[in-house]
Amino acid sequence: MSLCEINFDGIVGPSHNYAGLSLGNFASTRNAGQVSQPRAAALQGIDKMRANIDMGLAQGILLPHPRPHRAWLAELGSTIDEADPALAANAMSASSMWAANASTVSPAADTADGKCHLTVANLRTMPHRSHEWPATLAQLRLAFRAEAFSVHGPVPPAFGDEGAANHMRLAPAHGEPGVEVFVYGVSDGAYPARQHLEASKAIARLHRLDPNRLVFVQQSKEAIAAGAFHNDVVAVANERVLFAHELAFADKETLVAALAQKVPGFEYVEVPEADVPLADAVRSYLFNAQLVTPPDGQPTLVIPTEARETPSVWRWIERHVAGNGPIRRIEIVDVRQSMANGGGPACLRLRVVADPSAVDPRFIVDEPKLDRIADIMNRHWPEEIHHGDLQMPALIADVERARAVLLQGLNLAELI
Ligand code: SUG
Repeated sequence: MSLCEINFDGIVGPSHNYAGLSLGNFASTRNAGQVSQPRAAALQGIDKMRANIDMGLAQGILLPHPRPHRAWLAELGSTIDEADPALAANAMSASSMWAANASTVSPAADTADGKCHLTVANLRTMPHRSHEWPATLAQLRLAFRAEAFSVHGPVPPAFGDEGAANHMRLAPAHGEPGVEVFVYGVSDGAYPARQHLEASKAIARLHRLDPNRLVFVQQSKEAIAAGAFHNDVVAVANERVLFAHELAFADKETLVAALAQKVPGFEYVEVPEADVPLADAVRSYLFNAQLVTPPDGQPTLVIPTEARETPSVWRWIERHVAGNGPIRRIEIVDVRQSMANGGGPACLRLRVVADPSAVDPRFIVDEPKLDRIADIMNRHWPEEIHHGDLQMPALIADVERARAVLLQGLNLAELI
């Protein structure tokens, strides 16, 4: 059995659009009503996956959900033709592309029963995301149905859970026992805190984690107020390294001390507010990066183009890489279409430490399979969506057909 970290990227669905649905997510609000480019968005996602594969990393996919979500509209006593435009936009969102919000994952090395546990996120804070979990759960149950995994339904909606976006794991190496860090929010400002402490605690119990190898830490109120609606907008961890903004956590000292004590070789890389103001960190998504260890052992930070274009951020990166810091290489990816909705490279992927051969192979990709997927996107994904057209029958027919062709092409018609 060979354990490694597999990045499962959410494929950008054919209904990708800018509806301004996420209060507290500044990019979503700023771009509300803009014309989206679903085909370009999806191909940007494919290119990001290719860059990961080129580095020698294992790559998987999660599939777009049925949109419009007709069953959800029916539960609300409506249809896509009759729904008012705001409700229709909630049923058309392609937000499942942000796979970091699909689930929280605890690798086998951390759990009492030696299985890799996954809990699908209830995403209950935002209406357009609250109806994602059934289609996500169906995929997780299929992809991870082997004995090596244990897949859980969502925690009850009384407590908000946003999945891996508010969860970090530190370990000397991916396959070794780690310390899991759950980052929760407390709402007292203009924007909602989406991750509730009770949800995090429930997941830690369900995943049978060792209480001595667990940390619960509060997201700072400054971070939430600055638009860091998920912790992965201000911090990212990989193996023994935590890379974070100075103002990411309410009580940084306790967190860093706990990790220094529990994680052999722990290293904390902090970006000070004086070098990169929180606003620049959020706009550039410096921390919404994939921090990965390719087979050559050179820790690499996969950042969006926006990070290079933000002078304070780029200065910090150049200085760090020129020095002796633990991030040795930078890989720049263009995911502008997703970024315009507040979704950077890290939002687009769910990390699972597992043996790739234990995963249903239909969810694992290589270059030839990505070529086939890109070909379907080129033929079937809409080029543009104008906000006012979200309920147009012709667009809806295109969106539903595009997804069906993709799932058939991947031999996953059972998910249709
Ligand atoms: O939930 N944007 C997503 C972005 C999710 C980012 N994920 C992580 N940071 N892990 C959200 O706010 C915008 C949709 C719209 O406005 O059309 C949106 O849902």
